Amino acid sequence: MAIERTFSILKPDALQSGVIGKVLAKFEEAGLKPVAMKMVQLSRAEAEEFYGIHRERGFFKALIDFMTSGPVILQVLEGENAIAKNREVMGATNPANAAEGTIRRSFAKSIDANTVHGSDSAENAKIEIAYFFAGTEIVKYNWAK
Ligand code: IDP
Ligand code: MG
Repeated sequence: MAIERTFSILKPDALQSGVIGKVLAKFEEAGLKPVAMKMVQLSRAEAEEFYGIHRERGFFKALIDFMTSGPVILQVLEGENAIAKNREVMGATNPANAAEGTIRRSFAKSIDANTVHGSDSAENAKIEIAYFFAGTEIVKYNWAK
């Protein structure tokens, strides 16, 4: 398996519920290391462009309202098979359907306030990382993996 990078967001509910540390622990336990991280307040324009693929969906406005309702943490996660591994650790979009032990099952309140975003493909991981991070903001660890 290859070392990959994926893009992750801790959504406003994760910050409001005070579970940043617990969510980050799930990633660390799964072997996903943060190689870039920042806390920001998304503007509507940024959130709308980021979620542009969902523009025609009925939930689009609710999604943008929620994602701009408070600060979020943006991260790049690195590890073996990171894109699929992250999706596994996140759990299903609707927390009611998410497997036991996943982030969404453990912390999410609803399909809107579902705690985390994660890239769904290698192509989208690349696009999403580049949308929010300059190459110079991504670190390299010097210790042996
Ligand atoms: P994902 O976050 O698991 O990749 P997507 O289908 O890409 O799920 O949807 C993006 C986000 O839009 C979801 O995380 C969720 O917050 C919201 N969303 C998706 N489907 C629905 C829905 O049917 N009702 C309300 N919100 C939804
Ligand atoms: Mg998605």
